[in-house]
Amino acid sequence: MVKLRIGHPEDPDYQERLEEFEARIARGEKIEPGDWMPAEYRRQLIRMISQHAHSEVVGMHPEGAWILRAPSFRRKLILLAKVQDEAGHGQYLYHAAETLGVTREEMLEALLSGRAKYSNIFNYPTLTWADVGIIGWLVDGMAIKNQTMLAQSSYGPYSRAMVRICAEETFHHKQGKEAVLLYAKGSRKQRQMVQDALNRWWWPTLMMAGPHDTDSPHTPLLLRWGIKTKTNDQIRQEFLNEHVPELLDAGLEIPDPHLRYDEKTGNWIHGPIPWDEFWKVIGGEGPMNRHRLETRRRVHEEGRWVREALEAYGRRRLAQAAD
Ligand code: FAQ
Repeated sequence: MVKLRIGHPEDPDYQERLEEFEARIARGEKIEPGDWMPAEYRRQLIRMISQHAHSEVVGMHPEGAWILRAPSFRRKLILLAKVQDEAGHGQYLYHAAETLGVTREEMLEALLSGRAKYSNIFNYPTLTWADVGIIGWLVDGMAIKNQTMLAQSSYGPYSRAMVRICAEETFHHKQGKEAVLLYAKGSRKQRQMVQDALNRWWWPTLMMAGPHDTDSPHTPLLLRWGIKTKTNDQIRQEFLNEHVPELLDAGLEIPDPHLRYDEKTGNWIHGPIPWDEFWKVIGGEGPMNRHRLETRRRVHEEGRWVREALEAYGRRRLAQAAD
C-alpha cells in the first residue's frame, strides 16, 4: 500500500500545497495514490468510487435474474458475459478506492448495512425479457456517457479503471440496442413488451445522471478538482440527444408528453422529472431496495467459504515462499 499524503485545512502549508495541487489539475496531470491531496478530495473520491463499485455489484441482480430464462442460447451467452463484466467492474472500482486507504471490508460493510448508496436504477424489477434489452441500451447508454466523462477524471486509478470499463460497456450498449430493435420490429406482443419496458425504465434512467445541477451539492467541488468534468445535466443532455432520435426511429413512444426538440440549441428537452420518486428510491424506499440488500447479504454469506479458502491458500503460498 502506497503511503498517503493527506492535507488538512489547519496544516500550516495547506494553502500553498492546495495551490500546487490545483495547478497540477489545471495542467491536466493525474493525481496518483502517493501524491499530496486534500482530505476532502480523498473523501469525495471514496464516496463516489465506492458508490460506483456497489452499483456495479448490485447491478448484476436485475439482469442476472434472466440468465436462466434467456430466450436463446446466444442471448444466454451474451447475458452471462455481461453480468460477469459487471462483477469485474466492481473489482476494478473497489481496487481503485483501496488506493485511497479504505478497505474492501469497510466498503462492503457500508453496503450490506444499508449505509452506502448505489445507483437508483438497480432498485426496479426486471419484469420481462424486454427489460434486459432496455437496461443494455438505455441504462448502459447513460452509464457510458457518465463514465466517458469520468475517464478524464483527475484521479489516475479511477480514470484508468474507467477507460477499461467503457470499452466493455460499449459492447453492453450494442447488445441491448440490438435486442430492443429486434423486438421493436417484431410481433405485436414483442412490440408491446418493449414499449412497456421503455415506459417503466425511461424516468429512472434519466434520474441516473443525478439531480439537476441546481440541486446537486457535490458538483461544484467535484468540477473544481476535476473529479467530474461535466455536470449531471450535461450528461443527461448528451444521453437524450443520442437516444431520443434512435428510439423514435425504432417506432417507440417516449413516455414524456412534454418532450420536444429545440431547433436553436439542437437539444432534446425533457419534461419534469419525478424527483420525489428519485429521493425515495435513493433513501432506501424503492420497489426493490429491500430485496436487493437481502440478496447481497445472502450471497455474501454463501461466498464466505470461498473467501476463507482463498485466504488459507494465500497463507500457504506465503509460508511456502518463506521456506
Ligand atoms: N443514484 O450532488 P450529487 C452502471 C446521490 S454504473 C443514487 O449530484 P454527485 C453500470 C449522491 O450520491 C451506475 N444516488 O452527487 C451498469 C449524493 O448523495 P450522498 C453508477 C445518487 O456525486 C449498467 C446526492 O444524491 N455510476 O450503471 C444518484 O455530484 C448496467 C446528491 O447528488 C456511478 O456511480 C443516483 N443516480 O453526482 C451496471 C458513477 N445521483 O453521496 C449493471 C460515479 C446522485 O451525498 C448494469 N458517480 N445521487 O449521500 C457519479 O458520477 C456521481 O456520483 C453521480 C452523482 C453523477 C452519480
